[in-house]
Amino acid sequence: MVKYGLGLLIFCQKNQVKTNLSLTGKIIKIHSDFIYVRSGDKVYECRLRDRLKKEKTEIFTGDHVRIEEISPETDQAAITEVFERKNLMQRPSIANIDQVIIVASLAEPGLDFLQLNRYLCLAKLNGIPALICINKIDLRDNEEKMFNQARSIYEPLGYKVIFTSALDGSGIKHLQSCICEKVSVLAGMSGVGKSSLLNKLNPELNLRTKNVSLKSGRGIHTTRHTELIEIPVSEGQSCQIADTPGFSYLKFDTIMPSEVMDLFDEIKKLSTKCHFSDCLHLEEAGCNVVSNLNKIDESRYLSYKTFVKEAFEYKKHITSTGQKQEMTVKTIDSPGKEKTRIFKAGSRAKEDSRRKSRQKINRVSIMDDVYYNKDDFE
Ligand SMILES: Nc1nc2c(ncn2[C@@H]2O[C@H](COP(=O)(O)OP(=O)(O)OP(=O)(O)O)[C@@H](O)[C@H]2O)c(=O)[nH]1
Ligand SMILES: [Mg+2]
Ligand SMILES: [Zn+2]
Repeated sequence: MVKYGLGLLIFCQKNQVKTNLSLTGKIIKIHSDFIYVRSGDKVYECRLRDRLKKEKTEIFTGDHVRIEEISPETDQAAITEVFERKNLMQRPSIANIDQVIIVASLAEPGLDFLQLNRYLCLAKLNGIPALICINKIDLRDNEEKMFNQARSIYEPLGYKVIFTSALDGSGIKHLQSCICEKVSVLAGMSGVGKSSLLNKLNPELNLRTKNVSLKSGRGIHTTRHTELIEIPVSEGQSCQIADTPGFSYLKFDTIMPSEVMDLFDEIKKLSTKCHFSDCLHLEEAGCNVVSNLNKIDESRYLSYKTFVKEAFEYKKHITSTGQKQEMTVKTIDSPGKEKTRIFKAGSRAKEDSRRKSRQKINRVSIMDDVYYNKDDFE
Protein backbone atom coordinates (compact mmCIF):
# COMPACT_ATOMS: atom_id res chain seq x y z
CA MET A 1 0.00 0.00 0.00
CA VAL A 2 1.33 3.45 -0.87
CA LYS A 3 0.00 6.75 0.50
CA TYR A 4 0.88 10.34 -0.32
CA GLY A 5 0.25 13.03 2.33
CA LEU A 6 1.75 16.38 3.40
CA GLY A 7 4.35 16.02 0.70
CA LEU A 8 5.68 12.99 2.48
CA LEU A 9 5.78 9.53 0.98
CA ILE A 10 4.59 6.92 3.41
CA PHE A 11 4.71 3.22 2.62
CA CYS A 12 3.86 0.11 4.56
CA GLN A 13 6.10 -2.88 4.65
CA LYS A 14 5.48 -5.88 6.87
CA ASN A 15 2.83 -3.90 8.79
CA GLN A 16 5.27 -1.10 9.54
CA VAL A 17 4.72 2.43 8.30
CA LYS A 18 7.96 4.05 7.23
CA THR A 19 8.60 7.50 5.87
CA ASN A 20 11.09 8.51 3.26
CA LEU A 21 12.44 11.14 5.62
CA SER A 22 16.18 11.39 5.80
CA LEU A 23 17.69 12.81 9.01
CA THR A 24 21.15 13.27 10.39
CA GLY A 25 21.96 12.50 13.98
CA LYS A 26 24.55 11.26 16.41
CA ILE A 27 25.03 7.76 17.83
CA ILE A 28 24.62 7.99 21.58
CA LYS A 29 24.73 4.33 22.53
CA ILE A 30 25.38 0.93 20.93
CA HIS A 31 23.83 -2.22 22.37
CA SER A 32 24.73 -5.25 20.28
CA ASP A 33 22.83 -4.76 17.00
CA PHE A 34 20.77 -1.86 18.33
CA ILE A 35 22.18 1.56 17.74
CA TYR A 36 20.58 4.56 19.40
CA VAL A 37 20.73 7.79 17.41
CA ARG A 38 19.74 11.22 18.68
CA SER A 39 18.35 13.57 16.07
CA GLY A 40 16.87 16.79 17.44
CA ASP A 41 14.89 15.93 20.57
CA LYS A 42 14.27 12.35 19.58
CA VAL A 43 16.19 9.14 20.03
CA TYR A 44 15.74 6.51 17.31
CA GLU A 45 16.46 2.81 17.70
CA CYS A 46 18.39 1.95 14.58
CA ARG A 47 20.04 -0.92 12.79
CA LEU A 48 22.88 -0.70 10.36
CA ARG A 49 21.80 -1.04 6.73
CA ASP A 50 22.84 -4.40 5.29
CA ARG A 51 25.05 -2.74 2.70
CA LEU A 52 27.06 -1.04 5.47
CA LYS A 53 27.28 -4.32 7.37
CA LYS A 54 28.59 -6.09 4.29
CA GLU A 55 31.18 -3.36 3.82
CA LYS A 56 32.17 -3.91 7.46
CA THR A 57 31.66 -0.26 8.23
CA GLU A 58 32.86 0.54 11.70
CA ILE A 59 30.60 2.58 13.89
CA PHE A 60 31.22 4.13 17.26
CA THR A 61 29.27 6.08 19.82
CA GLY A 62 29.69 9.72 18.84
CA ASP A 63 29.56 9.04 15.09
CA HIS A 64 27.48 11.38 12.95
CA VAL A 65 25.14 9.34 10.78
CA ARG A 66 22.27 9.56 8.32
CA ILE A 67 19.09 7.70 9.22
CA GLU A 68 16.30 6.70 6.83
CA GLU A 69 13.32 4.32 6.66
CA ILE A 70 12.05 5.99 9.80
CA SER A 71 8.99 4.50 11.45
CA PRO A 72 7.06 7.29 13.21
CA GLU A 73 5.14 4.71 15.25
CA THR A 74 8.09 2.95 16.82
CA ASP A 75 10.87 5.50 16.29
CA GLN A 76 12.90 2.82 14.57
CA ALA A 77 15.12 3.57 11.60
CA ALA A 78 18.06 2.38 9.52
CA ILE A 79 21.51 3.94 9.46
CA THR A 80 22.37 4.47 5.82
CA GLU A 81 25.53 6.56 6.03
CA VAL A 82 28.34 7.16 8.50
CA PHE A 83 30.03 10.54 8.15
CA GLU A 84 33.73 11.29 8.35
CA ARG A 85 34.86 11.50 11.97
CA LYS A 86 37.23 14.11 13.34
CA ASN A 87 38.85 11.75 15.79
CA LEU A 88 38.48 8.39 17.43
CA MET A 89 39.43 7.13 20.84
CA GLN A 90 39.79 3.35 20.83
CA ARG A 91 39.62 2.59 24.54
CA PRO A 92 37.03 3.54 25.57
CA SER A 93 35.79 3.61 22.02
CA ILE A 94 34.11 6.87 21.10
CA ALA A 95 34.30 9.22 18.13
CA ASN A 96 34.24 12.99 17.62
CA ILE A 97 35.20 14.16 21.07
CA ASP A 98 36.82 17.41 22.19
CA GLN A 99 38.52 16.09 25.31
CA VAL A 100 38.96 13.10 27.53
CA ILE A 101 38.60 13.51 31.27
CA ILE A 102 40.64 10.84 32.95
CA VAL A 103 39.07 10.04 36.28
CA ALA A 104 41.09 8.47 39.07
CA SER A 105 40.20 8.19 42.74
CA LEU A 106 42.26 9.05 45.78
CA ALA A 107 41.06 5.89 47.52
CA GLU A 108 38.78 2.89 46.96
CA PRO A 109 40.44 2.12 44.54
CA GLY A 110 43.65 3.95 45.46
CA LEU A 111 45.36 6.32 43.06
CA ASP A 112 47.24 4.21 40.55
CA PHE A 113 49.75 6.31 38.62
CA LEU A 114 50.53 3.51 36.17
CA GLN A 115 46.90 3.33 35.05
CA LEU A 116 46.57 7.12 35.02
CA ASN A 117 49.64 7.35 32.76
CA ARG A 118 48.21 4.62 30.57
CA TYR A 119 45.03 6.59 29.96
CA LEU A 120 47.02 9.78 29.37
CA CYS A 121 49.17 7.98 26.80
CA LEU A 122 46.11 6.51 25.07
CA ALA A 123 44.62 9.99 24.76
CA LYS A 124 47.90 11.30 23.36
CA LEU A 125 48.14 8.39 20.95
CA ASN A 126 44.75 9.36 19.60
CA GLY A 127 45.64 13.06 19.52
CA ILE A 128 42.89 14.02 21.97
CA PRO A 129 43.42 16.65 24.71
CA ALA A 130 43.20 15.22 28.21
CA LEU A 131 42.56 16.56 31.67
CA ILE A 132 42.72 14.74 34.97
CA CYS A 133 39.97 14.48 37.55
CA ILE A 134 40.95 13.13 40.95
CA ASN A 135 37.72 12.02 42.62
CA LYS A 136 36.76 10.90 46.14
CA ILE A 137 38.70 13.72 47.80
CA ASP A 138 36.35 13.36 50.77
CA LEU A 139 38.57 10.32 51.54
CA ARG A 140 41.62 12.56 51.52
CA ASP A 141 42.59 12.21 55.21
CA ASN A 142 44.95 9.27 54.79
CA GLU A 143 45.89 10.15 51.24
CA GLU A 144 47.41 13.62 51.61
CA LYS A 145 50.66 12.52 49.93
CA MET A 146 48.85 11.21 46.85
CA PHE A 147 46.71 14.34 46.72
CA ASN A 148 49.77 16.59 46.56
CA GLN A 149 51.64 14.27 44.20
CA ALA A 150 48.84 14.32 41.63
CA ARG A 151 49.16 18.05 41.33
CA SER A 152 52.96 18.23 41.45
CA ILE A 153 53.47 15.54 38.79
CA TYR A 154 50.87 16.49 36.23
CA GLU A 155 50.48 20.27 36.36
CA PRO A 156 54.10 20.89 35.28
CA LEU A 157 53.43 18.56 32.34
CA GLY A 158 50.66 20.91 31.23
CA TYR A 159 47.65 18.89 32.38
CA LYS A 160 44.76 20.54 34.15
CA VAL A 161 44.02 18.65 37.39
CA ILE A 162 40.54 18.88 38.94
CA PHE A 163 39.77 17.56 42.42
CA THR A 164 36.22 16.38 43.05
CA SER A 165 33.96 14.48 45.37
CA ALA A 166 30.80 13.04 43.90
CA LEU A 167 29.77 12.39 47.49
CA ASP A 168 29.88 15.92 48.95
CA GLY A 169 29.93 17.90 45.69
CA SER A 170 33.41 19.44 46.07
CA GLY A 171 34.89 20.56 42.76
CA ILE A 172 31.71 19.83 40.78
CA LYS A 173 31.41 23.49 39.74
CA HIS A 174 35.01 23.37 38.48
CA LEU A 175 34.26 20.18 36.54
CA GLN A 176 31.16 21.84 35.12
CA SER A 177 33.17 24.80 33.85
CA CYS A 178 35.60 22.45 32.10
CA ILE A 179 32.92 20.57 30.17
CA CYS A 180 30.81 23.55 29.15
CA GLU A 181 29.92 23.54 25.42
CA LYS A 182 32.23 20.60 24.79
CA VAL A 183 31.95 16.92 23.96
CA SER A 184 33.87 15.06 26.65
CA VAL A 185 34.38 11.46 27.62
CA LEU A 186 34.96 10.20 31.14
CA ALA A 187 37.56 7.46 31.15
CA GLY A 188 39.15 5.61 34.03
CA MET A 189 39.30 2.44 36.04
CA SER A 190 36.16 0.77 37.27
CA GLY A 191 34.90 2.13 40.60
CA VAL A 192 36.60 5.53 40.50
CA GLY A 193 33.21 7.29 40.35
CA LYS A 194 32.60 8.24 36.71
CA SER A 195 28.86 7.54 36.81
CA SER A 196 28.58 9.08 40.28
CA LEU A 197 30.12 12.31 38.96
CA LEU A 198 27.57 12.40 36.15
CA ASN A 199 24.75 11.82 38.62
CA LYS A 200 26.08 14.73 40.65
CA LEU A 201 26.20 16.92 37.53
CA ASN A 202 22.61 15.96 36.76
CA PRO A 203 20.74 14.03 39.48
CA GLU A 204 17.92 13.27 37.05
CA LEU A 205 20.21 10.87 35.22
CA ASN A 206 20.11 8.30 37.99
CA LEU A 207 22.89 6.20 36.41
CA ARG A 208 23.71 2.91 38.04
CA THR A 209 26.65 3.05 40.48
CA LYS A 210 27.94 0.39 42.80
CA ASN A 211 30.36 -0.12 45.65
CA VAL A 212 33.82 -1.35 44.80
CA SER A 213 34.49 -4.97 45.67
CA LEU A 214 35.47 -5.42 49.31
CA LYS A 215 37.54 -8.43 48.34
CA SER A 216 39.71 -6.93 45.61
CA GLY A 217 39.30 -3.20 46.36
CA ARG A 218 38.49 -2.68 42.68
CA GLY A 219 35.38 -1.58 40.84
CA ILE A 220 32.94 -4.22 39.63
CA HIS A 221 32.14 -2.88 36.17
CA THR A 222 28.78 -1.37 36.88
CA THR A 223 28.58 0.60 33.63
CA ARG A 224 28.56 -1.79 30.67
CA HIS A 225 28.20 0.47 27.64
CA THR A 226 29.52 3.80 26.51
CA GLU A 227 26.71 6.33 26.47
CA LEU A 228 26.76 9.93 25.34
CA ILE A 229 24.64 12.05 27.64
CA GLU A 230 23.42 15.60 27.23
CA ILE A 231 23.82 17.70 30.37
CA PRO A 232 22.39 21.20 30.79
CA VAL A 233 25.14 23.19 32.48
CA SER A 234 23.61 26.61 32.88
CA GLU A 235 20.94 28.62 31.11
CA GLY A 236 21.29 28.19 27.36
CA GLN A 237 24.46 26.17 27.73
CA SER A 238 24.83 22.46 27.61
CA CYS A 239 27.44 19.83 27.06
CA GLN A 240 27.72 16.28 25.95
CA ILE A 241 29.61 13.86 28.08
CA ALA A 242 30.07 10.12 27.75
CA ASP A 243 29.95 7.67 30.61
CA THR A 244 32.09 4.64 29.82
CA PRO A 245 32.79 1.24 31.34
CA GLY A 246 35.94 1.22 33.43
CA PHE A 247 38.71 -1.06 32.34
CA SER A 248 40.48 -3.27 34.76
CA TYR A 249 43.33 -3.98 32.45
CA LEU A 250 44.68 -2.13 29.46
CA LYS A 251 47.80 -2.93 27.52
CA PHE A 252 49.84 -1.23 24.87
CA ASP A 253 49.21 -3.64 22.05
CA THR A 254 49.27 -1.46 18.98
CA ILE A 255 52.56 0.41 19.09
CA MET A 256 56.24 -0.33 18.69
CA PRO A 257 58.77 0.18 21.55
CA SER A 258 60.35 3.17 19.82
CA GLU A 259 56.95 4.93 19.63
CA VAL A 260 56.29 4.91 23.38
CA MET A 261 58.64 7.87 23.86
CA ASP A 262 56.33 10.04 21.74
CA LEU A 263 53.72 9.69 24.48
CA PHE A 264 55.95 11.11 27.23
CA ASP A 265 56.81 14.74 26.49
CA GLU A 266 59.38 15.01 29.28
CA ILE A 267 61.29 11.95 28.00
CA LYS A 268 61.07 12.99 24.38
CA LYS A 269 62.49 16.40 25.24
CA LEU A 270 65.58 14.89 26.90
CA SER A 271 66.01 12.24 24.19
CA THR A 272 67.31 14.74 21.62
CA LYS A 273 70.71 14.59 23.33
CA CYS A 274 71.01 10.80 23.54
CA HIS A 275 74.13 9.36 21.93
CA PHE A 276 72.27 6.80 19.78
CA SER A 277 69.40 7.89 17.58
CA ASP A 278 67.55 4.63 18.25
CA CYS A 279 68.03 4.90 22.03
CA LEU A 280 65.09 3.49 24.01
CA HIS A 281 66.25 5.21 27.21
CA LEU A 282 66.42 2.03 29.24
CA GLU A 283 70.07 1.37 29.96
CA GLU A 284 71.91 2.37 26.79
CA ALA A 285 75.30 4.07 27.03
CA GLY A 286 75.22 7.82 26.48
CA CYS A 287 71.50 8.06 27.21
CA ASN A 288 70.60 11.62 28.17
CA VAL A 289 67.32 10.48 29.73
CA VAL A 290 68.96 7.99 32.08
CA SER A 291 71.56 10.55 33.13
CA ASN A 292 68.79 13.07 33.90
CA LEU A 293 66.37 10.85 35.77
CA ASN A 294 66.28 13.41 38.59
CA LYS A 295 64.34 15.66 36.20
CA ILE A 296 61.59 13.10 35.58
CA ASP A 297 59.02 11.91 38.08
CA GLU A 298 59.87 8.36 39.16
CA SER A 299 56.38 6.95 38.58
CA ARG A 300 56.31 8.42 35.08
CA TYR A 301 59.62 6.78 34.16
CA LEU A 302 58.47 3.47 35.65
CA SER A 303 55.32 3.67 33.55
CA TYR A 304 57.42 4.43 30.47
CA LYS A 305 59.51 1.32 31.08
CA THR A 306 56.39 -0.81 31.60
CA PHE A 307 54.83 0.40 28.36
CA VAL A 308 58.06 -0.20 26.41
CA LYS A 309 58.07 -3.75 27.78
CA GLU A 310 54.47 -4.26 26.66
CA ALA A 311 55.30 -2.83 23.26
CA PHE A 312 58.16 -5.35 22.98
CA GLU A 313 55.70 -8.16 23.73
CA TYR A 314 53.44 -6.84 21.00
CA LYS A 315 56.38 -6.59 18.59
CA LYS A 316 57.37 -10.17 19.41
CA HIS A 317 53.79 -11.30 18.87
CA ILE A 318 53.42 -9.70 15.47
CA THR A 319 56.85 -10.89 14.38
CA SER A 320 55.97 -14.48 15.26
CA THR A 321 52.40 -14.44 13.92
CA GLY A 322 52.73 -11.91 11.12
CA GLN A 323 49.59 -10.19 12.43
CA LYS A 324 49.56 -6.50 12.96
CA GLN A 325 46.55 -4.90 14.60
CA GLU A 326 45.71 -2.06 12.32
CA MET A 327 45.14 1.26 13.95
CA THR A 328 42.33 3.47 12.80
CA VAL A 329 44.66 6.37 13.43
CA LYS A 330 47.29 6.95 10.80
CA THR A 331 50.34 9.07 11.52
CA ILE A 332 51.78 11.22 8.77
CA ASP A 333 55.33 12.34 9.26
CA SER A 334 56.44 15.25 7.09
CA PRO A 335 59.93 16.76 7.35
CA GLY A 336 60.18 19.81 9.59
CA LYS A 337 56.59 19.43 10.75
CA GLU A 338 54.89 17.97 13.81
CA LYS A 339 53.50 14.49 13.31
CA THR A 340 49.85 14.67 12.29
CA ARG A 341 47.27 12.01 12.81
CA ILE A 342 44.32 11.38 10.56
CA PHE A 343 41.18 9.49 11.38
CA LYS A 344 39.28 7.52 8.82
CA ALA A 345 35.57 6.90 8.75
CA GLY A 346 34.55 3.29 8.28
CA SER A 347 35.90 2.17 4.97
CA ARG A 348 35.95 -1.03 3.01
CA ALA A 349 38.30 -3.71 4.13
CA LYS A 350 40.72 -4.34 1.30
CA GLU A 351 42.75 -7.42 2.06
CA ASP A 352 42.16 -10.54 4.07
CA SER A 353 44.56 -9.75 6.90
CA ARG A 354 43.24 -6.19 7.14
CA ARG A 355 39.66 -7.38 7.13
CA LYS A 356 40.39 -9.69 10.01
CA SER A 357 41.90 -6.95 12.12
CA ARG A 358 39.04 -4.59 11.28
CA GLN A 359 36.53 -7.22 12.30
CA LYS A 360 38.30 -7.36 15.60
CA ILE A 361 37.80 -3.65 16.10
CA ASN A 362 34.20 -3.92 14.94
CA ARG A 363 33.45 -6.66 17.37
CA VAL A 364 34.94 -4.73 20.25
CA SER A 365 33.15 -1.52 19.43
CA ILE A 366 29.76 -2.89 18.57
CA MET A 367 29.32 -5.98 20.63
CA ASP A 368 31.07 -5.46 23.88
CA ASP A 369 32.46 -2.14 24.77
CA VAL A 370 33.59 -3.62 28.05
CA TYR A 371 36.97 -4.94 28.98
CA TYR A 372 36.98 -6.92 32.15
CA ASN A 373 38.49 -9.84 33.94
CA LYS A 374 36.19 -12.66 34.81
CA ASP A 375 37.65 -12.55 38.36
CA ASP A 376 36.30 -9.05 38.87
CA PHE A 377 32.78 -10.36 39.30
CA GLU A 378 31.75 -11.54 42.68
N1 LIG B 1 33.50 8.42 49.19
C1 LIG B 1 33.20 8.58 47.91
N2 LIG B 1 32.63 7.56 47.21
C2 LIG B 1 32.37 7.76 45.90
C3 LIG B 1 32.62 8.99 45.25
N3 LIG B 1 32.27 8.86 43.94
C4 LIG B 1 31.79 7.61 43.81
N4 LIG B 1 31.84 6.94 44.98
C5 LIG B 1 31.42 5.56 45.23
O1 LIG B 1 32.28 4.70 44.47
C6 LIG B 1 31.57 3.57 44.00
C7 LIG B 1 31.79 3.41 42.51
O2 LIG B 1 31.23 4.51 41.84
P1 LIG B 1 30.74 4.44 40.32
O3 LIG B 1 30.22 5.78 39.98
O4 LIG B 1 29.85 3.27 40.09
O5 LIG B 1 32.12 4.18 39.59
P2 LIG B 1 32.40 4.06 38.00
O6 LIG B 1 33.70 4.71 37.75
O7 LIG B 1 31.24 4.54 37.24
O8 LIG B 1 32.58 2.47 37.84
P3 LIG B 1 32.30 1.55 36.52
O9 LIG B 1 30.94 1.87 36.02
O10 LIG B 1 32.42 0.16 37.06
O11 LIG B 1 33.38 1.87 35.54
C8 LIG B 1 30.10 3.80 44.39
O12 LIG B 1 29.84 3.08 45.58
C9 LIG B 1 30.02 5.28 44.68
O13 LIG B 1 29.03 5.61 45.64
C10 LIG B 1 33.21 10.04 46.01
O14 LIG B 1 33.49 11.16 45.54
N5 LIG B 1 33.46 9.78 47.32
MG1 LIG C 1 29.96 3.65 35.89
ZN1 LIG D 1 68.24 7.70 25.61
